[in-house]
Amino acid sequence: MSAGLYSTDKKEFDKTLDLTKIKPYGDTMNDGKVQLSFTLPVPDGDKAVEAAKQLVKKMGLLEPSIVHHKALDKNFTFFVAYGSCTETIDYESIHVQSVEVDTMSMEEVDDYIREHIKRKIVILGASTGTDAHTVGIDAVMNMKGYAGHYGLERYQMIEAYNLGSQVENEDFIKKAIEVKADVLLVSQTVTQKNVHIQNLTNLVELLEAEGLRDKIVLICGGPRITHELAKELGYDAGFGPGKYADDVATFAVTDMVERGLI
Ligand code: B12
Repeated sequence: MSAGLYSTDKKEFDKTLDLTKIKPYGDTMNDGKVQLSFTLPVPDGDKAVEAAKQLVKKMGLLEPSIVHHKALDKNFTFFVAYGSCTETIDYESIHVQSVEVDTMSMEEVDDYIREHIKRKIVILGASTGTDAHTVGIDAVMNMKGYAGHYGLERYQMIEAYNLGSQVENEDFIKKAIEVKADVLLVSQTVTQKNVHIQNLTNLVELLEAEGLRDKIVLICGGPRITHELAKELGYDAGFGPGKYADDVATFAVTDMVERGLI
């Protein structure tokens, strides 16, 4: 793919690209084409397709077309629709907080620890509160890793403890003290009724009460966690989908060194 697509000044990719007014791209620049899928609680058939089409139009998409419809059972139908979006976004005016580190490989992280910390570091992770999802924290911690990125358990210079799911914040802290954790990893998947906000906030409060907050690197993650949210809640960093053990390890070890937590 041409580097020009991402070049904000040269616009080599397409002269009609205006980054102050971006629109979805289908097959020509600015055609606004989007694809969406949804289910309606009606039986499949011509009437259902027309209902879906009208709904897409009401969502503000032009030239709606229903390209796929399938009965899920006799009273529910699944649709895939195309339409053209008329709204635009000023990409130039968007500023987001993101974790700024050049991700090191597993071997580089181990070497960095040997050189700068000179001892194994302890990382403790869990999916906390009532959250029963373990796949996210396992992806980051398990020996075999995820999507081609080995997990923290495989790092020679990291002692990794994965407590699994539904770990109470109090028990998490107790274990952190017991193993002398340098880094805490908290996974939160369920966000219904903002339960993740309450749980993540409660952990920070408990760590502060124990006088531990400044002595550890505190990181949270999950499908709906952003770095910005994590910082707002008093965490050092937040990682979402597309981030792996090497990203997390790089942040953790460099943050430890920068803050003198060695
Ligand atoms: C598998 C699954 C389950 C399994 C979990 C099995 C297990 N052992 O984990 C089971 C069936 C048990 C389950 C149960 C429930 N689930 Co569920 N589940 C899913 C599902 C299908 C996949 C989640 C997953 O594994 N993703 C893969 C991992 C690898 O991705 P990830 O978590 O994003 O992790 C990555 C990053 O986010 C990041 N990361 C994650 N954690 C951390 C932590 C740190 C520290 C760091 C640095 C990074 C990091 O790194 C990972 C790799 O990049 C999703 C839907 C979906 N397709 O996403 C629903 C989903 C998450 N579940 C959902 C719900 C509602 C539930 C239940 C509440 C349902 C119910 N009513 O009982 C229960 C939970 C009960 C409870 N007490 O928690 C909702 C959550 C909605 C919300 N916004 O809150 C979802 C989105 C489904 C939906 N569309 O409604 N679920």
